[in-house]
Amino acid sequence: MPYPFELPDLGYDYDALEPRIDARTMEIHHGKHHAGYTSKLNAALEGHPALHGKSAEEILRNMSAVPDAIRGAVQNNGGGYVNHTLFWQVMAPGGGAPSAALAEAIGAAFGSVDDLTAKLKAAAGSRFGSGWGWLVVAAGGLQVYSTANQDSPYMNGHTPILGVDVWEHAYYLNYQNRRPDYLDAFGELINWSVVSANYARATGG
Ligand code: MN3
Repeated sequence: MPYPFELPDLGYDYDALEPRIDARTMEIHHGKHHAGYTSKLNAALEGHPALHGKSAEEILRNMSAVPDAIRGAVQNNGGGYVNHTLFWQVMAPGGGAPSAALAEAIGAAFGSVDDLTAKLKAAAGSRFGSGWGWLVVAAGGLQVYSTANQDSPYMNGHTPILGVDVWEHAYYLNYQNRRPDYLDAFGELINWSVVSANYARATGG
């Protein structure tokens, strides 16, 4: 969906991920933080109609086409818009398991699903300050890494299929400084059916 961007629905209630992620955190995170990135992205793009026909992901993939005057605002708020849109989708109370195709790719890249989640937790857990942990589709296959602030894998030419927010606003009310405990909880919330669909889309499957 192109400009003006709209805050997407979560697709579930604020308390759906309790007790692992509390309703108050979800309400503030979606209704205040994600809403803020959305409105600031729209404000940055307002006077730039050349970018109005593009999806937010397309804009992030080609940051060099974004005028200097708004590049920083688009990096932060466009990244924040896209990152959170993915984040809500890749969580669910149920868990589940990867598709056969994704499981095979995970096996080739990391060994097992448990090895992947351990690597993702390590990458997200060691990110200093605010940022994200990612599972991405890159030219050579799956990769795990972290980014700072709201930087998106799309800016690296990669397609994120799973992401975890490690800004303190994502966990501080319930977990305070215990980011590893939050990441353990996130690992139990991964919506593998959505991640598998993201993988299929990213690889043309
Ligand atoms: Mn956030």
